[in-house]
Amino acid sequence: MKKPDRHLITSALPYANGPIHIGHLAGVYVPSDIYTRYLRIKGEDVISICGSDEHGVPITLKARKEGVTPQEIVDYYHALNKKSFEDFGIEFDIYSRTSNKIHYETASEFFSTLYNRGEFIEKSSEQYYDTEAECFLADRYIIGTCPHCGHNAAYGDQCENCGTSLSPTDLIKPRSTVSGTKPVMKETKHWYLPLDKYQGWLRKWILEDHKEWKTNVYGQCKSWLDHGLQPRAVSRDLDWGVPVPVSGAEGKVLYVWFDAPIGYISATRELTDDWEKYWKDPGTRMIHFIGKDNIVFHCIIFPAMLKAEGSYILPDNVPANEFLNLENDKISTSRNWAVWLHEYLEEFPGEQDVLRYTLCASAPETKDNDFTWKEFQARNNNELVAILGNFVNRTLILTGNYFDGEVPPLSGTDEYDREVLAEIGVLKDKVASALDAFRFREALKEAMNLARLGNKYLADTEPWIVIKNDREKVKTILNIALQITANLTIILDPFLPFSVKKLRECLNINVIQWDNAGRDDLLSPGHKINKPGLLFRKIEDEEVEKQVNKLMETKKQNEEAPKEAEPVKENIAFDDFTKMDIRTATIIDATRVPKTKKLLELTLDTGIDRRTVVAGIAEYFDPSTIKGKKITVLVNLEPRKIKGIISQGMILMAEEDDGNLVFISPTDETKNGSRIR
Ligand code: B3M
Ligand code: ZN
Repeated sequence: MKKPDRHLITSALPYANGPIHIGHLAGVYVPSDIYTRYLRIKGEDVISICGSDEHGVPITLKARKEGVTPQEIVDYYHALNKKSFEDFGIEFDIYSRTSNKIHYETASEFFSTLYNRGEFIEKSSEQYYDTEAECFLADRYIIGTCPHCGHNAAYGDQCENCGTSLSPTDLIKPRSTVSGTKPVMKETKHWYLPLDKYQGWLRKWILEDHKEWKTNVYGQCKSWLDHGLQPRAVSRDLDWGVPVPVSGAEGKVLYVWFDAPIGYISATRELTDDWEKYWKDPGTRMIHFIGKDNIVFHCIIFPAMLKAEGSYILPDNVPANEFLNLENDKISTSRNWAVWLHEYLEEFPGEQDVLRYTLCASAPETKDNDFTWKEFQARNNNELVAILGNFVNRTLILTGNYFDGEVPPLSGTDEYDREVLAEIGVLKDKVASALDAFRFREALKEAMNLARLGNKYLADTEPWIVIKNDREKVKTILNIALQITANLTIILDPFLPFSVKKLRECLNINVIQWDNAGRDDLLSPGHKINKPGLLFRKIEDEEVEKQVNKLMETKKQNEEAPKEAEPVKENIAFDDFTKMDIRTATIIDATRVPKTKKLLELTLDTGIDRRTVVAGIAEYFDPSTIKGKKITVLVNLEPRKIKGIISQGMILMAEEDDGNLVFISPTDETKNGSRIR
């Protein structure tokens, strides 16, 4: 493969409606920063682009809820998040924002180019409109009853109870969350990007030409492509975003996922006049760092947009990560189940590298992974302190004690010395090839193996004993240990920037470029080093217990928090009630519906017949435990086909605040088929 002339690294633009947590860091920003620093220390031409994604419905929802403007929301979180990244040494060349003027211009131009070329399909459709609030309703603004499981607070895009994805028109009894009123259908026009047109091209570009992409990324793309792509609306009826630059499009903005990736281009324009070199010259290698929920946008939709525009390069790789959990539970902003960066720094000031190290060492590279405070402590105490810190400290102290802080000469080597010196180069190559393939965990492990090598070398050669009768040998030993230390400042630079900076100060050296790693003469004899400073300290049990307790407290609060009782639904006529035929029945058989997480296929004895009902309860009940159970069932619900099975009726369940489901069973012996009224 030809060596690229330059690199363009992008990191997903975080929404400016909440702070940054460890999940973001582990999934996107630590890897992108390691990779960028690696390219920089190799002397490559590289720029790293990021910024706030400031559009989209959730931001307007949050603003509405807090009674402020969307701009106020994004101003606050943009500043907070920009600082968090700086504090953690995530070095972007620019941290821009999509509410900037230059972004509005760039996104508008992009849209106009495609529009003028007739790339979009214009389509009118009926969408829900809130006549009281006088606005069209985004899917998330509409709630109603799920047609599949009967959950009465399903969103217009998904039922969070049974997991089915929905369109707003699927909802029974839809209501607007803006005004609480019943929305009406109203015609509206939107522009669609015909992704189907790019299907063939995308198949070849990804499935044939990019077989090297990570399997999680490749697999997701394949599944999208196998399902077939549909035209996607790129505009929305909303008053927050980049206005659609077409006359007659008042009240319409670009869909957030259309303008956000263009944000990478705008930010580059803001950074340098030379931006076209990075975006249009085929000598540029573009890499998108993202989390798994963004794969389709970066691998399929944005490339299709770039291809349609025609003058831009395409990404070379999209090394998306999976998700990080926290103490065995999904990270959640609304449940405050997270470790926020700004809070971490209050608890562990100056210890950014410990978190960077832990998050890289257990990054969710190929599957979801769990962060625990116990592991954080163990990584620090057993690895950073016991291996790296210990080795460096011994080397520097012994050099101070025996040679007055001057690098001693290499005074004759034996076979073991030469083996150790040769191993430095081997490890450097291993780190490099892991980094080149975006395998950051492995790269860090190999880099730490250099510290392990040094530690073992000192333990084996015992300079503190040899000094008593062979000072010349100790010169060699410490020279080698110091060369290893200098090599560590190179190969650990991308991972532990704060500690490596301190280490350079101790060694009294400047940054040494990557290509020099592996050498055994980085420090010349006679070079004066400084007194060692402490790189890492032991983290005590009480400190991590405090963090775990804090999380347990959060969990308790979440459990105790009084849930808002769901509002009573509109009154219905007595006749409406009598239309429902509800009976007692017995579950005769229950099996999981293959390839679904939530569905059980139940065979019921209803007293009238034996029938099949599909119910979204598989997460709560093991099929084997509910056979023989007395239940109640609505028997005259219109039969529906669910996953290819005809479901005849709906079983009644009580849903508790935490979502737990309980069967409605008669307490006394009841014949199947008894009517409930
Ligand atoms: N803001 C989604 C996210 O934060 C979105 C990324 C945009 S990247 C162009 O997960
Ligand atoms: Zn549902």
